[in-house]
Amino acid sequence: MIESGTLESVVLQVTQEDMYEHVLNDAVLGSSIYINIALAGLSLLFFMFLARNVSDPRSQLIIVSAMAVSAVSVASYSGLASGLTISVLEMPEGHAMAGQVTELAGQDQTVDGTISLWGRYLTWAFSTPFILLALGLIAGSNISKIFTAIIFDVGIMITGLAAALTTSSHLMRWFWYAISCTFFLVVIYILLVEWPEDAKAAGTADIFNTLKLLTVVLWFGYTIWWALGNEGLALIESVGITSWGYSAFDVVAKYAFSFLVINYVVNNVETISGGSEYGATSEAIPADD
Ligand code: RET
Repeated sequence: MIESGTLESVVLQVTQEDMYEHVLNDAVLGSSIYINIALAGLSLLFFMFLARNVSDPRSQLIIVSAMAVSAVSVASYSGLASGLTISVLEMPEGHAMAGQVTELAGQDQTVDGTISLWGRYLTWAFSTPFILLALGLIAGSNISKIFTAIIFDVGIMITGLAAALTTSSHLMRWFWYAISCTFFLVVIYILLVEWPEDAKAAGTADIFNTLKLLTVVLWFGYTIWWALGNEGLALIESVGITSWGYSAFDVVAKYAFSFLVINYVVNNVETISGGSEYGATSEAIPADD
């Protein structure tokens, strides 16, 4: 016979609703998520306003790409807020969080494991390609380099997701992390070596170098934060603080970045333009509206 007091603490399966309630009742974790939904939504409205008069196709492509980052962010953080893309994972032996018990906020329940906000890594695979597309276009790079940067970037995020979700072996978690870092080096090489040359030729070196610096520093930040946070070495044990770190990086890497891109494009359409037929798929020239 199980006494009622014991029953409260024995949870075998965490439901999506449990995760939703946990986010709602944990002020630090919750705020790291809700604030970003609002910021992403507001920045989208602001960017729409900023770019309202741009009709040049190449400039529009860069602007839409930068706006897509915030659009994906709304979806990403909504996934976390609804508990859809959060799980409680039992870390393998050797991991600092192995054997960890998590108290579900606002609920009389504890569960075995630590909380993983794995939806972030999944949605980065959809948001970061747009950052690189915008950067590659501003640098005036060719399709081969843009494609290479994006393919390896998606690789970073998917193998990062694998690192976060692997519970079979501590070593395998870091093996995935190492693969992800290797892909990251390819992206860094393109950002630091290939595109600055292209940007010089395109006459966009100034803005490209600012965006490059911001991107490289912050992207290293994400990489190091993963290693320090609750899913890595757990030097930062708190799920809420780990999440806030990524949320703070996001404010600069997504919204501030996109603002710089859109603001530059709006004010430098002549430099960015590829002509009114840029990207056309037929001979017909679209009516000017
Ligand atoms: C992970 C862990 C595995 C190793 C590496 C990582 C790098 C992540 C990066 C994330 C950038 C995210 C951005 C999001 C904006 O929407 C997955 C943390 C290398 C670089 C800019």
